[in-house]
Amino acid sequence: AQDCQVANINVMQNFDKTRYAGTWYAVGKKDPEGLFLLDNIVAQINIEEDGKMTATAQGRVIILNNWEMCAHMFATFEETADPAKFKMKYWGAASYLQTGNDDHWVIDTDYDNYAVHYSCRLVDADGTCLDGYSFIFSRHSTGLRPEDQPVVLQKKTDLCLLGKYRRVTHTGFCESGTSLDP
Ligand code: DAO
Repeated sequence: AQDCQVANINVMQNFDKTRYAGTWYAVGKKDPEGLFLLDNIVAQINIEEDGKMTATAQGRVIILNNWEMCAHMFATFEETADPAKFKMKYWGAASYLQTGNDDHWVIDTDYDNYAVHYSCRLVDADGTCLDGYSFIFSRHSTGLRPEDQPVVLQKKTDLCLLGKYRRVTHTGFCESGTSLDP
């Protein structure tokens, strides 16, 4: 759907959350208003014993007065009638981190290399998205494989977000024990 209507956005057909599980490196991001996660964003999707999807995520953030830290986040996912559309509740390991309730839509994935995520927080009166964010995930911290780039480019276009993404770098900021993390 390229009419930019949130209601007309095509999501992944026959989405299989079991195959979506595991580690995803954010390699691209379209930020929402008041962005939170800056870079070094890694999400770990889990399927619990009851079949429910959960996630842990980390990323570099700047909180309060230019305080840089690695945020540790948790998320639970509520399923909807569409298997690729979830409601995601998220919170931080520390109380001063962001909490929220966002959509988590899987637009496209091959499960083994790339995934295109989308979340609209605010739908405008005309049906387009007024405030949203989107992650381009890769199984590889180094980025997307060349063969996946045209597919992802098409999905960015379908989401009416072409040109709105920035690259998400992975410098190891959240890997070492040197971050000022509680
Ligand atoms: O960075 O501004 C932002 C929006 C993202 C906030 C939510 C991230 C926390 C949970 C991530 C779970 C895995 C997708």
